[in-house]
Amino acid sequence: ESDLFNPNVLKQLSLPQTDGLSIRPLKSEDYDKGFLQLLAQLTEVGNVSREQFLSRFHMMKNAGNYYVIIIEDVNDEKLVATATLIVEQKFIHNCAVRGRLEDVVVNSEYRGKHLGKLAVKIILELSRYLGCYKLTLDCKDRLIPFYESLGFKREPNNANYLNMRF
Ligand code: 16G
Repeated sequence: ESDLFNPNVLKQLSLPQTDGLSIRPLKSEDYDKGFLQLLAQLTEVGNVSREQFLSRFHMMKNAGNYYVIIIEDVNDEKLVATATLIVEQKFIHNCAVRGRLEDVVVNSEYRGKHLGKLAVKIILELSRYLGCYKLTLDCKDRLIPFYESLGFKREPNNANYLNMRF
């Protein structure tokens, strides 16, 4: 099967009516529909061959905790937006699961239509449905108001996000 995760999961969510758009899991065929070009609107992707893409796709699928969603324009089959939920297993909080929101991109041809908001809302609903006790993200400074408008908060006592780049 070519879906990254079971598409029925998305049918369980209460999502807004989206005329002309389909909301679905990433498929292996999306390599040919320009999925990596869409991601390249977010950051450096590099030259990822079909083999590399398929190998990573199957690793993610087998792992079972990667939810890459696609919003597609049904009329011209263009990829409009993507966002990823990663569900991380924990021992804390009674063996809870925690969600991470990653790689949110809206195709530049479709900006200004609140599709970023839609993509994030899908991930919010999905993480709630999957039982995540929290959902976290990191983003560029200019996008903080956007995520705050969707209900994310900067924790005053825990605002220390650190990273190390290799
Ligand atoms: C943003 C993304 C993150 C992505 C990173 C890539 C969201 C919410 N955040 O922080 O998921 O991995 O950009 O940037 O989409 P980098 O290439 O500088 O790591």
